[in-house]
Amino acid sequence: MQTFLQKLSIKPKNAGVSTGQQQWTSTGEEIESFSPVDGKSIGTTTETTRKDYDQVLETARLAFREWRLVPAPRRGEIVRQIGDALREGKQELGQLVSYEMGKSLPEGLGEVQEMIDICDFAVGLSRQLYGLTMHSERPAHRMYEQWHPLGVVGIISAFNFPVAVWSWNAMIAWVCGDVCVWKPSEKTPLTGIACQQLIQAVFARNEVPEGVSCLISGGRSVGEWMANDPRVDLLSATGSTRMGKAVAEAVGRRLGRSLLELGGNNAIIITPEADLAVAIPAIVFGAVGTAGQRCTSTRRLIVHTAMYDEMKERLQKAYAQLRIGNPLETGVHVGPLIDQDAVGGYLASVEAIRKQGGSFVVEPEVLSGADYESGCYVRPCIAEAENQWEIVQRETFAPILYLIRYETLEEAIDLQNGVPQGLSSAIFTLNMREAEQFLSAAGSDCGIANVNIGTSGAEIGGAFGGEKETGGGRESGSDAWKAYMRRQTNTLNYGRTLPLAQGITFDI
Ligand code: UN1
Repeated sequence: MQTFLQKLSIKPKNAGVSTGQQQWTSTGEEIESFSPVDGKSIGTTTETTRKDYDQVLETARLAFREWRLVPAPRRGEIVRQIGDALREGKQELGQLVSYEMGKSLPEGLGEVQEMIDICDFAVGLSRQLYGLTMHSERPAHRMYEQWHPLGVVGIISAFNFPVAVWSWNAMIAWVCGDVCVWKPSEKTPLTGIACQQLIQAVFARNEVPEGVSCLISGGRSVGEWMANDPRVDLLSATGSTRMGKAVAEAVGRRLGRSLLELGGNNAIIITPEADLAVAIPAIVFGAVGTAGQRCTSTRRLIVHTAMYDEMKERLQKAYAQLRIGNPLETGVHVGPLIDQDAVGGYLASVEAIRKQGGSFVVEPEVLSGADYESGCYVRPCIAEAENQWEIVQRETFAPILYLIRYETLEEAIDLQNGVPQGLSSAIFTLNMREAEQFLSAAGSDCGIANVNIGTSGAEIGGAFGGEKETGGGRESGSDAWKAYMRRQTNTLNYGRTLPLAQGITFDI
């Protein structure tokens, strides 16, 4: 047993249902977590049954009645303590993220750092849940709006950021006075259990009511219960566009609220005035970091004809230096894909690229032999392709980068926007006109648009999310908190008459 597992109290069999102090094992099917690093089983949990799910939701609803009355700065103080607990457990949790998900250790630690950062953000926010005041058109009247806690926030998170994305939602939701029911990805259930234990220790010493932080386990059917459940006031879901459409439909049918963070097909534009010394590391990190399994991974490189050959050569050189292997070892750039299904997806895309006429300038390969026994390691590859090809229009969650040429900036922006997804985008240029055109109303149509930095690695201080098939949701910083609260407009009459609005008279 690895020491980080012991320190995080991860056992061979783990309780996958928890409302806080109460943690229990449901009688559903067993979920076994295999590390893509070495193919070994890390531990098991079980799928939450409908009966247990209902019990969790009832506990959460009761908890909300109390939690909404705790002053927001006090809720913030508890989140501050969570940040401290994460600082203390950063190394172990980062290792577990890296081992269960397969991302490099610096990225695993970086993910925990993102959790710490959102805690800090949420603490400040807890004293800044501002509403507005308005001037009433009626004499002796006052008008204002206030933000109230919303209720139960369901969180469905994906395997690729197994803990950070949950924390963006949970920390903000908690300072807003909501309670959370979290279903982590069934591919990374143990990081979820580790977080719940860490939260529980902080909540217990602060006497936070049972049910403010709930954990359930399972796959699609559990997600469907959440989507169809009117007791879930907001369902925040991260994952594929296919999943997001199913969630949006089910939640929409009951006129509930959803917050969707779905697929990306992110592009970087390289203009003739790009500083390649800055651009190359951004492209390589964006394309191969987390083995191409970030929503924000760079998938398309749109290069001006004048730079195209040089870019191709420099990327070939850079890719030749990549170290692929055990992500827990220092100096490794690329770990494994999450599982063999993902390797299947990589291979299917490689075949589709070839069929649609693409050729590889860095060849794809599934690695085998010593060090690669899990069968999940692939070589990041680069293909010359055309934007309109069906395969290029899709998000393949793997390190495949498409090289696409352009002649004019208008054409480049059209190519960048010419996909169904709209999450992240970037331009590399030192020309102010080009940069501003890219950021203008006629520029990138994505939720995130960057200049001289890549598509991935968004900071928590901004609102995170995208347009079109990315789902439109915004999480994390800026005023994303408003999605977790309900707005109320209040008009108050302190006069002795009842003037009606819009000049209406009504004599009785
Ligand atoms: C995701 O891939 O779901 O921008 C989130 C980034 C990270 C978050 C990615 N901060 O790469």
